[in-house]
Amino acid sequence: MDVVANSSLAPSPSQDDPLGSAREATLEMLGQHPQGFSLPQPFYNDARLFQLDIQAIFEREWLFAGMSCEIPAKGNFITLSIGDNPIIIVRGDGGTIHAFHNVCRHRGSRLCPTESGKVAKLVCPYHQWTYELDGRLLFAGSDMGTNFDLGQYGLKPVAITEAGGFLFVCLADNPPAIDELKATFDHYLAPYDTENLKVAVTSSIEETANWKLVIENNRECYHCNGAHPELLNSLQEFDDSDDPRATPAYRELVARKQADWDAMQVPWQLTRIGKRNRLTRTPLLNGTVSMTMDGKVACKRLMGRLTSADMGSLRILHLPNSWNHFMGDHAVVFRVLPLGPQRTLVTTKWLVHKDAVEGVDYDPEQMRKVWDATNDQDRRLAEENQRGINSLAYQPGPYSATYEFGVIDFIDWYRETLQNNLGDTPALRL
Ligand code: 3BY
Ligand code: FES
Ligand code: FE
Repeated sequence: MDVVANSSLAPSPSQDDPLGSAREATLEMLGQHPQGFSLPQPFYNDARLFQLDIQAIFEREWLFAGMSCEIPAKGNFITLSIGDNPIIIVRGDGGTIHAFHNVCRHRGSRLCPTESGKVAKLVCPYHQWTYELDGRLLFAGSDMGTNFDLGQYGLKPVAITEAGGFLFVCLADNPPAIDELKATFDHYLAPYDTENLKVAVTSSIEETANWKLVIENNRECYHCNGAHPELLNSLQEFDDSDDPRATPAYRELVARKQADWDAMQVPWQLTRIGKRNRLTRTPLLNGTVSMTMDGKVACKRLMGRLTSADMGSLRILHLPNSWNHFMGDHAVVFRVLPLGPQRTLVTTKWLVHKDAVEGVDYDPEQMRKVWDATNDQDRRLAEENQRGINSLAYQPGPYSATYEFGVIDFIDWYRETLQNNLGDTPALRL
């Protein structure tokens, strides 16, 4: 196991539980960490701390997995991996959405290796054990003996909740409460009729950076001016409608747009669910309606019941792994999954009305330009941040309360969640 030069996580020789000692050291570091500063180095590059993040955050909290419109019909499925846990999400009878560990109950083969598709049954590629879409084992060949009880070998379920078209999964045995999130997302997303969207474009990029650096970078626009010329054709640099940097001109624009949105009966209020979620609709730059190179719509067919393209962006944050923009003509959803201490998968999906016709209503190559450029710029920033943090010279630095309040909120959420969840994680999985 790598021990970084200035890590305080090195296990003492007498200890035979490296993750246990790492947990204690982590809690101690968190306890001493000054609020408003970036984290000590091991949080960004240590292999044991990465394991603790997986166990205490990604195997315990509700995570954004995908959109319900990605599995529109019975048999449609998507897969993802949360740490070492392959998961499958599948639509079954009567439109019910199920999530399972994507792991065969025979000898544990991953059941479904593909990212998405449509199946009649879930058939293991190894020895063809066959499962119903609700997880029941239907068939295990004839060689398992007459006393073999199929009922004992169903797929292991994973908690799943659909909220305004977003699919959230949780690997914990007792998932945290999600009722408020569901009611809030249902309310904000209702005008978009999210069941009737479709994915126009998908991009997956792997960043050579810790997942927290990817999220930290997203939580501020301090870097936007120097980094994102394409995005700034339409995006305001203010992160929230109550951003402390807001100018009188911006506040006046916000008030004017909010009156328009009230008349259309679409929600715009700033709502927070603890520090985990923030939803708010904010205007784009005056004269622009969509995050495109020219600020004009990328899709002629608007989403849901919307009759105006001028909806600003409904910005939806879900810690630890998603941020999203819903405009009038299209939406862009982002999912972050940790792959390793310094490796993170960022998946971006561009959504449009399901009846929008490619080549007629939208051009996917045009639609993706701004966020492809922005994602690549953000990838470089996160990777350079990681390179500097790996140095002997790195020490935690101060966040700006004016420009980086979103980062402070994220780090506060991370610290509280880790402190709450670390106490009862297993010592070391053997
Ligand atoms: O990978 C696949 O395409 C299928 C879908 C479900 C099981 N798996 C083998
Ligand atoms: Fe799945 Fe054998 S491991 S059928
Ligand atoms: Fe950025």
